[in-house]
Amino acid sequence: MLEKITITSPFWRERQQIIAKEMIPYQWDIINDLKQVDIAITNTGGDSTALDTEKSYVVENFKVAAKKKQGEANPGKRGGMVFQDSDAYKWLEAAAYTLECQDDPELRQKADQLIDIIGAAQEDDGYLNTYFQVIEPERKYQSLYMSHELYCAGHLIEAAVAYTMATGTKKFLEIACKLADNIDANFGPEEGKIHGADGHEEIELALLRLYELTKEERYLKLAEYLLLIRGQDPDFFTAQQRRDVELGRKSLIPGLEIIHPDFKAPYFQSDKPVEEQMDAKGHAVRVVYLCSALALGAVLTSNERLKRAADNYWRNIVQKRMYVTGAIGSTPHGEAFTGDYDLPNDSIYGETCASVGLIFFAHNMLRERQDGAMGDVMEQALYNTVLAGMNLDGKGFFYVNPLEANPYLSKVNPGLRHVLTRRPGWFACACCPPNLARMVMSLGHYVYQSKQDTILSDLFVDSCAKFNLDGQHITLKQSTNYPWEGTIAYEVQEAGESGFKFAVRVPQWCEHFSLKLNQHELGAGAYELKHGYLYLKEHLHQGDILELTLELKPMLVEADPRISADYGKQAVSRGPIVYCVEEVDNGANLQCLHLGADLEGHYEDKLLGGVYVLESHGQRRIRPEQGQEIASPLYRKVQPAQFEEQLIKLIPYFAWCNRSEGEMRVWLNPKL
Ligand code: FUB
Ligand code: ZN
Repeated sequence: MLEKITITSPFWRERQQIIAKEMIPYQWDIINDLKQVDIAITNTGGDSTALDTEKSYVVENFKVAAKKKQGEANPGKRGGMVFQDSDAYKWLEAAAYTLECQDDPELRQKADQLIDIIGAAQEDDGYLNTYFQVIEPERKYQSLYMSHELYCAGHLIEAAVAYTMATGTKKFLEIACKLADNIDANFGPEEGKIHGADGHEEIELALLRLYELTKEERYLKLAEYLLLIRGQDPDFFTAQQRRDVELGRKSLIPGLEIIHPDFKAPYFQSDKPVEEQMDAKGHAVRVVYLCSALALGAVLTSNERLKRAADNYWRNIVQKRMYVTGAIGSTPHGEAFTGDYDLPNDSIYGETCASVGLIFFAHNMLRERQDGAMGDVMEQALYNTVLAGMNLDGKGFFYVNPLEANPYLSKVNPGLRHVLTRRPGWFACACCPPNLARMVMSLGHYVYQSKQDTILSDLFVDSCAKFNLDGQHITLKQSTNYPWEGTIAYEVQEAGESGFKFAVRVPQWCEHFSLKLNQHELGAGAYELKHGYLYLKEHLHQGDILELTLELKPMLVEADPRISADYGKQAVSRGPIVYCVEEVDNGANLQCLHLGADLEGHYEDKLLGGVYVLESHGQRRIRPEQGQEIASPLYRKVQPAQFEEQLIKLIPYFAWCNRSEGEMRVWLNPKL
């Protein structure tokens, strides 16, 4: 298994440095209300205008809960969303991965301080959720459809696992185990326990991670239970909703009715048992968090039902409901999936968290079956939607990630209001920023996997990794300038006598590759290509240098013709990077551009922190009246179209919206 990895890639190191040095301190100030930022109201289905836009309350809520626990009469105000606690946990998880990359005493001290505050709020029986402790204690575990109690618990557990692995300290883990034990005492098949799960999946994956760390079988069993109970009683959540209405309880999401057409069983992936769910329905983040747990559960339990469910979901999402940028979730209504091939580029939701979750899903599927296509999806979501979720300076974030944007239309069309064309500094519902931070800081965990006596290279990231493969110590240095260049060299700096088997993912976009071992070209007889991986037939030994060159060239991409939004259009990619055009480079009315016959590229180190740009000698459709005083008719009999030459400049999609505000588009008109 992987013991340690140090990322040295200029591309990723720079991003990790920005997150470590800018984003994490910035987020710390926000969750502690040390900094005044404009908190953007986002479309989370409710009315977040009812929330405070000046304070986040994240850390304060734990202090208030601790005071309440100690019996203080006026402990203070608990604010923010019902799941506000999760922002603290995701921040801690990101901090943990940062500490894993490099020690930082100041960060560690902040994290320890926050863990103590969280611990002080935890009740003696292990229960922990500031909303229900402070505001509605009588409602604990009774409104699971929207309470997010186990969702928050899951984020705490994931953070504690990461923190324990990074620092070797146990105090956070003790809080997490106490909370997991509380859940175990309240949920399960036994009489008197709750026979259901949380409306927002997350706890399942967290318990599996906790099991992997602690080897406590109860956590594995509980995760399996929570996965398989889903949908056994399709009325589970709706019955709780009805009861809450009868009891006159308030909605847990401000401005959103408890019984709402968008929030029925399919929204919570609970209309059928998981293995009977054939497509991705409802809230996209919920779906992919569920899927991540199904896939990891399949790895850890070999339960066929989990495997089948993960498979069904995988097929449906990847083959029918995913954008070319690895975004998912086609509508803001319920932040949800809609139907097959319904992938509008402008009114899309494409929440950053959903693509983070898709990466978890792909990674766990990859662990389950070593199919390179899953690594391709992991890269697709990572290099495009996830990175687009942040400003290059690390202090602005997208929640919604469109493939086509126009600031004017976002202002005037209520159906596009959720599509922002500037990244806000923070959100009233701030799930995405810390999610992105934990994802990028944990990148090292996604680069390799080991399976029995084989090391598999899943991502191309300049790094140095140390493995322990059944007692054999291996040090592998990966040198590459990916994603801008396609050569990847693996140098075995340390290995045992016997050496080890090695496989490397060959992405589907790569039509030609070449392979050298110690500078000698390897022919097809030296390897086997299986499920998107190239398996070397001979073992690698200390001193070996394996060099893989993936042909990296601009590629025109077309969509399945059933995706009406992309019909007749082309997208441009180069390796894992999807490109887009922006108004600042190409003028307004990007819909009038046609790509040319060529696509040439070069690296611009002064642009957007250093990006490989593409250019095409294309055309722009012009109006016959253009430049004249006369108005053009809105409609007319078809006339021969007129064009002017235009050099079209394309930049990586992840870097859009870092210059002046303007139009952006991924899918373009093809060459005339
Ligand atoms: O509900 C908790 C989080 O807030 C979800 O995962 C996001 O989609 C946002 O609604
Ligand atoms: Zn989010």
